[in-house]
Amino acid sequence: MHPALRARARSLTAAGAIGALVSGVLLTTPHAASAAMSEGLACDTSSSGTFSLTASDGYVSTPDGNSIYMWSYGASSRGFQLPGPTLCVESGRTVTVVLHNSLPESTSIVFPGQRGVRANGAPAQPQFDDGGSLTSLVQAAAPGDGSVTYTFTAGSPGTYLYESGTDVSKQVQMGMYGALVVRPAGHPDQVNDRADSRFTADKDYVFLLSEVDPDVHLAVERNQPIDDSAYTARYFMINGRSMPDTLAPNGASWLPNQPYGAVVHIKPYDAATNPYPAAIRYLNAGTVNYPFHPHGSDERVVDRDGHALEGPNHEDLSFQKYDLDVGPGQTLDVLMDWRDVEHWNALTNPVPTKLPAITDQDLVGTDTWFSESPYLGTKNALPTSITSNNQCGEYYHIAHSHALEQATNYGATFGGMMTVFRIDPPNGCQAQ
Ligand SMILES: [Cu+2]
Repeated sequence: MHPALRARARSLTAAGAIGALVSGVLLTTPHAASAAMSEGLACDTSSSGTFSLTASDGYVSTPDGNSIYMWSYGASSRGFQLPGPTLCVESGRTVTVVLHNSLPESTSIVFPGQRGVRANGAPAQPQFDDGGSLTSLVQAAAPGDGSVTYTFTAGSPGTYLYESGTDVSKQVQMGMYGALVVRPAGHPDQVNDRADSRFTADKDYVFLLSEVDPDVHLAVERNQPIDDSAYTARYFMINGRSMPDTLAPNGASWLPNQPYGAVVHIKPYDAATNPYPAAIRYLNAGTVNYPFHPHGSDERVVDRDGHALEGPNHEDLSFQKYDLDVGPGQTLDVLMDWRDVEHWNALTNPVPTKLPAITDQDLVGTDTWFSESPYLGTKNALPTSITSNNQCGEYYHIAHSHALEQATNYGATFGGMMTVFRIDPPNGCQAQ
């Protein structure tokens, strides 16, 4: 992040809102975490491999107080949510997805990257009207509670989008997308079949990136024509939320239709006690490239579009990258760890400069995540005018789209496609 932008961000007046949200996420200590206040990938699983989804409409909140009319897939047992449920399956298993349609027009699901998809038992294929015009990329469910059943055998391990194949530019913009995570058979702690793709089991994250032009949504809500030539995305989301809502835990009560948070929460690499990285699965359901990057560490790209990066003789072709260019429709699976390279220590390896009063990572108002200490696991006193949300001297690194208009909420910096990666001290977060 550019220092000047940081300074501008401080002048924003949303301090109250972000303070409340940051407090909310930080209350989720590792020990206090429950299913309703969890972090990381929240899978829908099925022992029979069968999922029932309902396409329906609903509203999502944006941090600037807007309420956006959306269409999406929800689990039929739970109802509307954005994005659609994250479906987790094992490679080689038969997957059945029953789609019910509560929308006012036909809709469908395509599963890019899955082979041999069938719809109601027939090969899934493009549909045409009597005049020969394409009506859908795949068999669709009619409005008025029509349904269609898709089946396929889960393909190679990795991460895939699922999304509407009907009136694609409209319906995907309206929110018809979700993530499909295919795990290697017998190795749920690996991204792919390679042993070197192993990650820490509960450090698994989905970052489904998308964008919203609210004018399109208003037109659909009012049953008015959409002016495609005027398309301009104003909101940019990770898992259906924009910063600072990305910081709130999974299932936050104040975001009832946006159940997935986007905070990566890890501890430093340690060969003995924390040898494996976290897995982060990026998906782009939007229309432009999203150049996403966390500060503080590169990421190692191990899968693209659900395929391990390896050569014909299984040579490792994974690569380290600072800025991940996630193209429209693309998925990238990465591994990331955080290493205390310089081993700063107040006694044995002090930072050779005096810190200013607030070296800062504060993004808005008088709230900060900074501990007022450069040493992981150590807090120092902040001025009484500053509210520190730091619990135990942990580090926070911003992670965001580096196309900075994508890091805004309707142009207001900072927001949008942004979150934080939290690094706890090696021994965990001991409250101070
Ligand atoms: Cu940056």
